[in-house]
Amino acid sequence: MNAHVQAPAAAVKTTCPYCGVGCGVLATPDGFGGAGIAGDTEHPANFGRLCSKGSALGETLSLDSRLLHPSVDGVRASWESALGTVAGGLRKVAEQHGPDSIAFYLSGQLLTEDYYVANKLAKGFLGTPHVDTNSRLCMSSAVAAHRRAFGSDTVPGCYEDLDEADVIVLVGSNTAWCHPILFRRMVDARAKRGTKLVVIDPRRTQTGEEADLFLGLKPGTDTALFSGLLVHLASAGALDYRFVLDHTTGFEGALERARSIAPDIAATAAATGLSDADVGAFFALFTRTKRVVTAFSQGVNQSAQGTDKGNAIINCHLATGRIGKAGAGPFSLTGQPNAMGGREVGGLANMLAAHMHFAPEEVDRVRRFWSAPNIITGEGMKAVALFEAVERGKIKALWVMGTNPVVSMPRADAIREAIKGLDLYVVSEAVADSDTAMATGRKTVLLPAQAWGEKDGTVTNSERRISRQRSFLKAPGEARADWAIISDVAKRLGHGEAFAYPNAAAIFREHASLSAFENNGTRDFDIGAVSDISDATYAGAKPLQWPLTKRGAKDGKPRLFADGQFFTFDKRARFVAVQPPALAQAASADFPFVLNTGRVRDHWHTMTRTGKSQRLSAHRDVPFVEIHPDDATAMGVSHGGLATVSTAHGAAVLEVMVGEGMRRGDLFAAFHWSGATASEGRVGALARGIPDPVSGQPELKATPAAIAPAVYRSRGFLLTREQRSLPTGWWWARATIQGGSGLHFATQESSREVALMLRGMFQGLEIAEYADHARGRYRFAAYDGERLVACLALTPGDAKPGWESEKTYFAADDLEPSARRALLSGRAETASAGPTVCACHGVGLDVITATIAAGAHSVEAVGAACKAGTNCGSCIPEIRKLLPQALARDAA
Ligand SMILES: Nc1nc2c(c(=O)[nH]1)N[C@H]1C(S)=C(S)[C@@H](COP(=O)(O)OP(=O)(O)OC[C@H]3O[C@@H](n4cnc5c(=O)[nH]c(N)nc54)[C@H](O)[C@@H]3O)O[C@H]1N2
Ligand SMILES: Nc1nc2c(c(=O)[nH]1)N[C@H]1C(S)=C(S)[C@@H](COP(=O)(O)OP(=O)(O)OC[C@H]3O[C@@H](n4cnc5c(=O)[nH]c(N)nc54)[C@H](O)[C@@H]3O)O[C@H]1N2
Ligand code: SF4
Ligand SMILES: [Mo]
Repeated sequence: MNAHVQAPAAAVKTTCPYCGVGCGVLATPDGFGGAGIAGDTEHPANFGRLCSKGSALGETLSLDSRLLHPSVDGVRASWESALGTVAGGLRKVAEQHGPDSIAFYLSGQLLTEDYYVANKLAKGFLGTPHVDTNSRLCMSSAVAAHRRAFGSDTVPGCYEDLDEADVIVLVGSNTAWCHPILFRRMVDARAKRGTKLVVIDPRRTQTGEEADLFLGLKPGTDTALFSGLLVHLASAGALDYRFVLDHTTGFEGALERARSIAPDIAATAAATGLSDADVGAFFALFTRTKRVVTAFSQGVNQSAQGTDKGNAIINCHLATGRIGKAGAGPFSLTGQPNAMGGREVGGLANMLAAHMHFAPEEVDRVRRFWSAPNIITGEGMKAVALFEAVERGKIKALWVMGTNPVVSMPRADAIREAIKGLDLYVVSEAVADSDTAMATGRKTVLLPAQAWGEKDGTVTNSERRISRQRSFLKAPGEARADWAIISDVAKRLGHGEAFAYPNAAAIFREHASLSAFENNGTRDFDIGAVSDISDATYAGAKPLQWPLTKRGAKDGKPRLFADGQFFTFDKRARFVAVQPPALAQAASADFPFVLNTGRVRDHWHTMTRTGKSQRLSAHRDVPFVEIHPDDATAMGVSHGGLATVSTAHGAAVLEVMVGEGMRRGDLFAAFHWSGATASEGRVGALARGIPDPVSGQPELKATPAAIAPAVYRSRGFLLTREQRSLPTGWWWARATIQGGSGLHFATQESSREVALMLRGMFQGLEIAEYADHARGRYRFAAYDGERLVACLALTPGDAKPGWESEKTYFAADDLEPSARRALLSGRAETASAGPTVCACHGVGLDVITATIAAGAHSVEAVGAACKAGTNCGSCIPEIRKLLPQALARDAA
């Protein structure tokens, strides 16, 4: 055999690192540090499909911005010395101030094995209860609602229920964008069995656009809506009396409370701001349909009343016995890839481990199992309180792992300030330039962690299915697995024996053994069947759904609770009497709007990964705020212009998107942009984050806010091969583009001054310019031989100059003379594609509308003509929305 020909690398089966759907991925390393990505047809979450984010995983593997070496106070350090600094610092803080002045802030994106080891070190060996996670901001209200109702944190159903439901109610969930592959299963169910989709959200999102019934309720009024539903179910005789009598308690109290909140359809409509007809239609549909799944996410959880919202939903399912049955049940859609794994190991401050809490026998059991010298005996502080304790100086040492709280915590600016006061600040990160990695304490240690594709372990998705993330790339630089980093610190603290793990499989076995330890069916989380899994079997393990008990079914149980046996002491489920909607977000004269925050289709959280992909960055390329057209007019802001949005906690300058889908009085902004990707786009700094009294999950959907125009002299864009910085005082937002980096900016400088600055910046290159300084117009291009290396356009006023054709020129390597002229004249000769709609095939809005105008009158016809929507399908709702519009324009 020819020694130079490498055998083609085999595809490695792994799991997508983004959302809680947990899609199976086939990654084929290309031998150059990249990989080909495809959906795994055998994975039961996605059967081969991937959404836009999953499909673009290959574009996020570059080493740009990766953290490759440990550092102490900004100076590169050896692992030996960095870990010594961490262990020494922790020991000193524990000695001087007690172990409970140490805190860990973990993440639902850590692997179960990493999470398990971090939790064990903190709660069993260091002896600090203050271990919380970004999951507090994500689904802790769902956890609390489950525990109140079921006595355990159990998701009763599975994805097949979505295929088998006749009605799917989506509450506070933009599923089409945030759980796209599940959304496609729902849309398929509609095609196959006529499943009706009901969407409940103050914004008409892409998910709402696809709904059979859209309920655009007043923010925060979900408990009124589901109270009204409970009352209606009772008066319509739609209750499952046997189930309620035999398997639940508390029904009378819950119903009485519901009656006091929303006695009938008219009262429900008044409380929620919906029409009687819409409320009536929803109630009737729910009442007459047995197979109903109510799926919920952040519009429910991230609320000052999140737990009550969850229980108001669960109440309606318990009352009708629609739980744990095919096609029926309440369903918390988890956000992060391992939100569920974090719950399993006990990563939240109000859990101990393996779904055990702080009953004395539970504490003793975990102590014996771990042989723990310093087991904690009670709950620690939850994220909001934990960071407040950092602010007060009560917490002296903080170790952040796999999350970016300086962007994602409410009051994010205050969090960044508070970190400065820490005696020891440790960050385990994959990138060097996250806002959290850039923050500093009195002593700051950065530890490079292996990222997706390099690390190895397990994650659990929304339907309790444990899948493997496998490594298919060599770890770059000195990056190490999170569990190995933590174990090494444990060894330095004298706990070597308890943390002598040879590999991830060994940790998984211990975790599985703990789940089964003295369990005997008393705890829902039991994966004892895999507690002696061999390294080889773990390496090749297929996805497994829990519970997986030693004596139980080998494949786990897709559904729980159909038998009416719950995990409370009397085995009965609990109805919860919920509170009426709080009016906490009542508008004031200073802050007359309600700021809702959330996500867009193609970005993941703080963009440390999706921000590297030019395809994903094209869908929404600047931080924005959405507003109702009437409010926009009233406030003097216009579509495409810039506005300052402020709250009592911070301000951001965002591009205005006027949208019919918004309610009057509401604003919506995505929280993806950070200090690394925008000058003034840190939306997390605006959120107030009042915690839910039961779960401690902060409200991120309703902060009183104000909006005003932000006035700049001119706006423009700059495309460069390497990332460039602009002077302070300029507003800017960065996006990855094909072949380089793009900056949208706004400035008070004149076009003359901009020209001067640019000539300096690109000295020594061939420069071409067009200037009309009298009108404030300026265009600039810099060439290295034939190659375009930079181009800029500046226009006066508030309108953002379009950059689509310039991006196309920039993507090409050499430019024809005609293209060079077009670049300067601003009259591009190639037809612009418009903003990207289909990320997979890079098809823009203008191309799709032209395709429709040319006769493609269905999603399928559009796909056949221009490929849009034919790969991952995440953009199908957007294409569908264009159809009637374009046709209507044609007819006009
Ligand atoms: N593209 C993308 N997908 C993601 C993520 C991402 O960053 N990007 N992140 C993942 C994670 S961690 C999570 S947690 C999930 C989140 O997934 P989702 O919960 O679907 O996303 P959000 O946009 O945060 O919020 C959902 C909706 O709640 C609505 N809402 C606000 N207030 C209320 C209210 O009072 N009542 C009701 N009924 N609705 C309200 C908002 O308008 C919003 O449309 O997404 C996951 N998937
Ligand atoms: N205003 C507002 N704020 C929100 C929300 C909202 O809707 N509105 N949503 C909240 C929700 S639901 C969530 S889940 C959070 C998410 O917020 P974060 O968790 O803060 O966001 P990420 O960008 O996912 O941060 C993950 C970090 O881990 C790093 N990383 C990646 N892989 C690894 C690894 O293997 N090991 C280690 N150690 N690090 C790694 C990444 O580079 C990144 O910096 O935001 C919350 N904040
Ligand atoms: S739906 Fe998309 S982001 Fe979520 S796991 Fe699947 S491919 Fe990944
Ligand atoms: Mo989340």
